[in-house]
Amino acid sequence: MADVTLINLNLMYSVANNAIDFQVYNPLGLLYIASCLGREGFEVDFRDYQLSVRESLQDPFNLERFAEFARNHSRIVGIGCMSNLLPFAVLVARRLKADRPDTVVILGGVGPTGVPFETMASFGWIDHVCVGEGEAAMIEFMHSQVAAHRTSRQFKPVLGIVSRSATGLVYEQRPRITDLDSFPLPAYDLIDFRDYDAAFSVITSRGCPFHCTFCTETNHWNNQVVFRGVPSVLEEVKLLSGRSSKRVVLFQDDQLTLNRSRAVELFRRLASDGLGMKWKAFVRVDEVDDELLELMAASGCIQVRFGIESGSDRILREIRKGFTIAQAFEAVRMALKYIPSVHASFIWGYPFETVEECQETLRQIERFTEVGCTALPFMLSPLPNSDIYRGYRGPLDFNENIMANFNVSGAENVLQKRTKILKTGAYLFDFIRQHPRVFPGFFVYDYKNNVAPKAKLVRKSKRYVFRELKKLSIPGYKQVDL
Ligand code: B12
Ligand code: SF4
Repeated sequence: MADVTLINLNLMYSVANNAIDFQVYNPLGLLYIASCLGREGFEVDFRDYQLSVRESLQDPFNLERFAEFARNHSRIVGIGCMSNLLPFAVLVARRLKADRPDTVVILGGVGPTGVPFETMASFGWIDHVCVGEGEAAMIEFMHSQVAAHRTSRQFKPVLGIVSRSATGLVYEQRPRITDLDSFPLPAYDLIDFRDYDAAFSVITSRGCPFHCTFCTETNHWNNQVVFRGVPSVLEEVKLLSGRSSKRVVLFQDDQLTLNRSRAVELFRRLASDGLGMKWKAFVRVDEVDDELLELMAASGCIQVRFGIESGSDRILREIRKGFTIAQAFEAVRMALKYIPSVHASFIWGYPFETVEECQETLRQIERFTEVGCTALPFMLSPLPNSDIYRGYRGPLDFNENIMANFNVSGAENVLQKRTKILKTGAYLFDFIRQHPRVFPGFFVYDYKNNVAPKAKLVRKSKRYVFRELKKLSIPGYKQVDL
């Protein structure tokens, strides 16, 4: 039996009308951890729950189904997820322990990282939570676990992981990893490339130096940005070009052009490497210019995604975005000259945003759309690691009819009549409702006064559906009317 089972619970699954939107992305975080553990001599049993869901698209949040998927797992089980699958991750962990009480469960990823102590305090069956980066922490954790098991001594806590002791929770922060190139590439040998149908994710840097108050990235990566070297990134792109039938890479960095000279070097090398890979990336409006965009296009860039976040300059100041709507519009127009597809996402529902400011955002979305950009509104979610959430003192409301990106299905639920969850997943809502401090992302900032009046405008704007859903019809599946 393997030393550890690592389970990916990041997945993109949503249901609207009689169609499912489901895409399978390569799970980078756990593959990095798997390759580091493998190099350290540990045998890793890697499982991606996305593939189980794809086998039968019905009922992804069924605990029996998960138990079957996880059968014969190792004694130590690591589960990775974002905030929106955290409730499911917690419940599957309980199920695994009920089936096999000696199981040691460690959770990691952005979801548990936002609420490590709340998770441990509320759910006694979760043994450990890894906060932030997992590679170095997991190596030490595995050594400590194996030693404790062999000698029947107590597990020695490791930096970066919240654990239990006789006197309560123990935790000490781990410094960020500063030399990402000392790691092997993600353990691509553990996956079948044919299983992954979305653009292939690659990440060339970790972290973000900005402090937008709605976002969790700065806190997740502990206020520090660490870059990989360009040669290592190119090695990965080359490997993917040889093994994946997808000819498109999605750079998952928070902003690919944060360090301009490094970005220029990367784009020049991509342009001259002869691999012909296309790529997409997230960029900030104040980190592009004509010269850079031209080079990006020449090196295969087919899509850029900007986070604009509001149409109102007052709100942009309030959330510390660091640019104005006029700057954003100019950057989008500039990008459209070179890049075939330009996306801009906007957020509405800030607790300090007036209805007029929300209306202004919708007006700007129209304006951005008219020039050829794909502009979209998303509802603000109270993410635990964000500054807005930390400073908010008003009501947090749970309402199944209106939920941000963080509903269990991973899609917004503002259209009410269109986006549903499967009936069998509804039990998760009861669980979430009971634990607002662990799962705040599912709640909304003041439903009555803040969200409801703005939701009306957003619905009316008809700018809601991101892309045509794949029409995958599921015979006999039941929707629940919430
Ligand atoms: C790729 C990505 C996705 C992919 C995930 C692909 C996959 N199968 O893994 C897809 C497209 C599915 C996705 C979807 C969504 N995403 Co996303 N996504 C990202 C993105 C851009 C990169 C993630 C990544 O690969 N990072 C690189 C790796 C190395 O880091 P990592 O995953 O965090 O893993 C490290 C640690 O967290 C830790 N770790 C992770 N797992 C585990 C497990 C264990 C056991 C341990 C010990 C440690 C550990 O160690 C890893 C290595 O150091 C991040 C932003 C970012 N730049 O990180 C947003 C981000 C994670 N996503 C976000 C959001 C909001 C979403 C959506 C809700 C959006 C939507 N509209 O639906 C959905 C949710 C889907 C769902 N139902 O779960 C937010 C998350 C906020 C939060 N607190 O949860 C982020 C931070 C973007 C942002 N700035 O807002 N996403
Ligand atoms: S929204 Fe983007 S720029 Fe702002 S903190 Fe988050 S990742 Fe950084």
